[in-house]
Amino acid sequence: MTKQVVVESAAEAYLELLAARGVEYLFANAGTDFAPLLEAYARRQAQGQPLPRPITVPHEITATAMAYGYTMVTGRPQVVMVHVIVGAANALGGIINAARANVPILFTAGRTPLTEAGSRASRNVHIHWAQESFDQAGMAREFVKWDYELKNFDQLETVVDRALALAQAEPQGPVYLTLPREVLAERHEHFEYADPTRAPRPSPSLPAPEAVAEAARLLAGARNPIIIAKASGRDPKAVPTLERLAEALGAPVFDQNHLYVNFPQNHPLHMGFDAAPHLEAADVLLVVESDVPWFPNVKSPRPEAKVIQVAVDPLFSRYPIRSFPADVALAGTPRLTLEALAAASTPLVDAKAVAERRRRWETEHARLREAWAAKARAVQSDRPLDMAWVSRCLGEVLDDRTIVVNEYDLDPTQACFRVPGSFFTTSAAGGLGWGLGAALGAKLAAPDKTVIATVGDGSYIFGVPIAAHFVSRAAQLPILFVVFNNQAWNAVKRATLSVTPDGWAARTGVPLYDLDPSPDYEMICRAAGGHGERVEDPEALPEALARALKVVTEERRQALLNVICKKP
Ligand SMILES: Cc1ncc(C[n+]2csc(CCOP(=O)(O)OP(=O)(O)O)c2C)c(N)n1
Repeated sequence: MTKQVVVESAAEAYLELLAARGVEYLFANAGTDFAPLLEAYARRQAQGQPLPRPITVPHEITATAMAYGYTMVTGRPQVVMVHVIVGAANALGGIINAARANVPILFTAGRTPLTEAGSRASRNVHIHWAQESFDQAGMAREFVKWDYELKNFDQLETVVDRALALAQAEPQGPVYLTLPREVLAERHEHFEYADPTRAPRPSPSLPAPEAVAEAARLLAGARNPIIIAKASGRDPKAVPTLERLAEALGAPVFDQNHLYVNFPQNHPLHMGFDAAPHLEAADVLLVVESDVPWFPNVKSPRPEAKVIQVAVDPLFSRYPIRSFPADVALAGTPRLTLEALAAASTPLVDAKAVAERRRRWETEHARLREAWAAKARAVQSDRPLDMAWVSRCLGEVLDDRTIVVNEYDLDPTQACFRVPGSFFTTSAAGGLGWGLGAALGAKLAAPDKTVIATVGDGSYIFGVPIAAHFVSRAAQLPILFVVFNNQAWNAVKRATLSVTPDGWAARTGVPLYDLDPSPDYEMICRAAGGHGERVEDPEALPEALARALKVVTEERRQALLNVICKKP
């Protein structure tokens, strides 16, 4: 059906179309390039017309992370808009994160006015000359699936539909659209577009039946199959299918470097977070949405072990180097692939062998849990606090309506995530500064849930805290921030000592890892109208958590706990 609407400008037609295509939010960090868009927003707001809700986000790191967080919870892509080359440069870390995590975003930036005169939108401030670049999309091109510049009004529908379709086609990821001020400012009276869109939306896909049969034969014939999963829980419906497959095989699931809840942690076949100790004994390995199933420089499976890789893109084609072998590579929608594998292997397995394996792994599951609990008990009185104890206390307050967004330092062995979509952590790209914004985006997506952001003190600073606390208050997104404050970038120290364990740095002290003196992070949250507490006593932590959660859920204000942890 064709729809015709009255508009004043191309910018207004653009907003009309975004709203019609289901875009709910525009996370924006504005500049002079936004002028026609803001005029169009004002007109449509005054007239009560549909719009993506604009969210003012005072840093691009936070804006991209919010869009990421919203989409990781809902699956629905949103728009980020930033100011020309400079805003795009600030946003890029977030775009790299989204690209590596297959999170679709319509990333947009204004172009500085292209013309020196001749349009009402032509250059009129000094920055307009210096902010032009030869190839604005160039800086982002490696990390977006598609980029384009809106050249004229006539192509608006084609461009927006293509951008949204490509972002959502698997493997999903961000796309980049640049919007020149003159084009946005063009006067128009009518805009006509197809509603609903007829842009192609590729369906979920299944690997060839012969390939599934071959993989099922390998799995069913295995003596000691193991499953390594990293990101299949991006699709919450893939969680029960992975359960069915693991149960059919009596195979353990290692939630290794997991970005999502891939498998319920209380399932007896959940075998923790590290497959390395079991690699040598495995004869068939099922690697599910895992870019790095082991470190070849540390430990690999036996050369004769068979490897099956299941992923949307088992080659991880955008990685320059990745050489993990596959005897069978099943490309397609993981949920469907896992379902097909479960169906094909169930009739082939030896039920007695499966039951025996399962019993063996269940014992190991129980042993691991006991060891993890003992680890927390051993440090429960330590002061400064041990991160295992902090994680255990946090684990205790989780319920089925809590979402945790973790950017460093929550120890997953100390909490039990059961519900698909209740735990998220940083993209494989590891661009720090994601956690605070992603948690805000998650809260926007799931307003009835309790959202907790767990971050290291380093990650907290990277997350542009003032921008995050501002948005939390301004957009009424009350969440709990827990800062695991070890006054250090421990990851940097660990990395140095892992490369040269007995070198100079080990003997004389590692440079460039210290975050001492530590600011009073709780005051930053208080400055934005939130509740803030410093926690130094391990016994006081459970009550501090309860107080902070009460503020978040009942007073609907943000809260921050600055938990003073052992310095490494
Ligand atoms: C944008 C960016 N810059 C630098 C790094 C390198 N880096 C990885 S972890 C880390 C430290 C994180 O510190 P914190 O959150 O306090 O956690 P901790 O390492 O102390 O456990 C740094 C600097 C990165 N991943 N991303």
